[in-house]
Amino acid sequence: MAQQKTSPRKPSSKARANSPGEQRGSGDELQQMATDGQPILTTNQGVPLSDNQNSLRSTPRGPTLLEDFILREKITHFDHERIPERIVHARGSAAHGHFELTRSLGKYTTARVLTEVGVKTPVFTRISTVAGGSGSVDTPRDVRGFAVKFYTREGNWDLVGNNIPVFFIQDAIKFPDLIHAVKMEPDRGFPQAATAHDTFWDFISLTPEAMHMVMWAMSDRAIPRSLRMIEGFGIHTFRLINQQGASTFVKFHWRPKLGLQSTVWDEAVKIAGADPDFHRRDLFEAIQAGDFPEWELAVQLFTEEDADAFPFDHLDSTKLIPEELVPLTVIGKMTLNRWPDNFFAETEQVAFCPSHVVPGIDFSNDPLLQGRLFSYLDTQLSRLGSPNFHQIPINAPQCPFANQQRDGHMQMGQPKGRTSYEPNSLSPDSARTRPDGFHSFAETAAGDPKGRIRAESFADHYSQARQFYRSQTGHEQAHIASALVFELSKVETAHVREAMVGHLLNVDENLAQRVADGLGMTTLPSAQPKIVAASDRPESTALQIIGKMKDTLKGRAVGILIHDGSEASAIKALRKAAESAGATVKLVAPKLGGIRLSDGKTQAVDGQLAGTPSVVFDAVAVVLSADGGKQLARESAAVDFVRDAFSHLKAIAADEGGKILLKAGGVGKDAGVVDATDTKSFITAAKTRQWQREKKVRTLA
Ligand code: HDE
Repeated sequence: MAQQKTSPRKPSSKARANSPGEQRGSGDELQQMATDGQPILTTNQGVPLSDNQNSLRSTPRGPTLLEDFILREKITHFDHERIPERIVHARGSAAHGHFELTRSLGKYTTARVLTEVGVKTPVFTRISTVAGGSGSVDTPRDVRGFAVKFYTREGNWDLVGNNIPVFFIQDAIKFPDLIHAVKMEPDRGFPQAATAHDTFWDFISLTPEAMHMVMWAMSDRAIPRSLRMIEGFGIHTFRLINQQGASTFVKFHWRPKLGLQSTVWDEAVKIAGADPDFHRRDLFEAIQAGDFPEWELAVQLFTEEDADAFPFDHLDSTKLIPEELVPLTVIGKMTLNRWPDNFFAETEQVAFCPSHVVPGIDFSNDPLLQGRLFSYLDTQLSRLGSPNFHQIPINAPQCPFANQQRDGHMQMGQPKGRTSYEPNSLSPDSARTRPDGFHSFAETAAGDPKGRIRAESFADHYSQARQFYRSQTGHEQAHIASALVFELSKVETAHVREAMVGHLLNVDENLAQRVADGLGMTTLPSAQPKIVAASDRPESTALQIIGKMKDTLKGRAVGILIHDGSEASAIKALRKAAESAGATVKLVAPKLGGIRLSDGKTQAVDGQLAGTPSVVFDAVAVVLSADGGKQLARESAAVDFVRDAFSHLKAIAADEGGKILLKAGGVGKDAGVVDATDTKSFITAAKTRQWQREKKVRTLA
């Protein structure tokens, strides 16, 4: 019997960078090098291996021996590779970058990260879905987490927010209930990563404070086109504290340089099948291509007196402060420019905690925030298994840090000296406090009673829900109504559906009627009881997505469908137009090997038709010979390519052969369907979606 003794292939020098050999860091490395300079494969104890293919057997065909410490070590390590995934936000993608301050908040805070203009503070940013497990798809209807760790000169500051500026609940004590309701149902273990089921809507229908956030979650904000095209919000009111100890309230906003953009629901569903990692891949590819995503950081600053005049409570996380009431001031820019070297070590092990703040930043009394200050640290203890999680490189501050905390699981440091307490007189150079270290704001307590009391100022659950809905364009309102119909259609229990429509009646009667019609209800249920009836607030275009789309193709992708005989010059002209508008261009064809174009040259392609449907593009072009058009008209993947592009409201350019395929796909005529020679109109149409087309292609609520 032939026995393979040595490693079949030597790792290349590139692969070597990630080899276990790199984990050693001592001078002993020299001893562990083979004569050709390659690192030697060893056990975790540094014992060189001679064979990594065969376990130790009593005879070549006999049982494996317990003595095989090499096998046991390798398998044991493998068995323990996984750590508990995050209970929420398990699925996420992250990148390194920096934050550069452009405007000092020196008047309001002592935090150097917010006062030192021009300084680049390193950051690590993780964007996530909430409900699904770590292996779930990227594009369900869901809130996106937006967590930024700033490695400042005064310690780590974690701004752990979402892409929606409000939250479902007002009090942290309801969070486990909310999450249990949204996760897969405990008896059946489904659905994964979806709100469209009974337990979620049952809980929501019994939680009127959730109605504002429900409007956002049913909007297209919850089905973003790209993680690079979402906003981020700190949600809670925080405090900034200045040199004099004075406090100013602050809300944090991230605004994407590429503008906001979302998918349409049918598209999001199909992307989930075409590319479950759509958002992660998009972020990875953009960063690898040097097309670094950027966000402006903006703040809303207001005083206690301003807050007293708001028609809502600034400590209530189900409310936002309209930009018209307190304008946004842009203070800096975040750029993400480096993908992590190792997904587990960085993206999986990063530990965000809202309690990580630096001197000059402090908390408000928002009861949701107060609960979070406990939860995240507690979560890290269970996920990462030790109070020393701050020593993991991705979590460690990048400024000096020292204290008298000691020992614990996986202690990596070796503190020297005799003292591990403070004050001490035995170690004059041991760490001490300093007067300008972290101070909490010296708030004076009001004379109100202690108790489990929800403040009256938290009681208006419908006014901002109405304000959000009424601020949307007609297209967006139709999407919200249709999303509610879709979600509630998946709810089996009639009284839950009725209760939800009863809440919608409190938000906006027209919305309630649309949803009731969509559900096929013959009579409207009665409105849900309310403590405070909705009042009409001024509409705000800042709450729209369409109003915040940018007139650009930057960061977007254009797909050109070609086949043998396609006109080379037409492809070239379309590519040039799209690329000069900032888009990336990919060629799609029935076969990957290459296409013979009209000029006789072979053209390499980027994607095979069945695996590269039009849902992965923002606009498409179809350049085909007459023969090619006829052939593809009989090919369902090609017909779907154009039919879906049309139904997802995308711009489509086609030449004469391409039009044969458009006809087979039932693609109609409108401003977004243009001749392939008219590259100018194609680019204009590609920068937006053809909203007016939608009523022709689907029935919306
Ligand atoms: Fe979280 N949340 N959360 N959350 N959250 C977690 O911490 C929690 C809330 C948010 O990329 C957990 O490390 C409670 C609001 C993000 O690693 C956990 C409450 C907002 C992430 C936790 C909230 C968020 C988390 C799970 C109600 C927006 C992912 C894993 C009081 C402002 C961070 C972990 C990452 C993660 C608790 C509500 C955002 C269990 C108790 C509001 C972006 O500690």
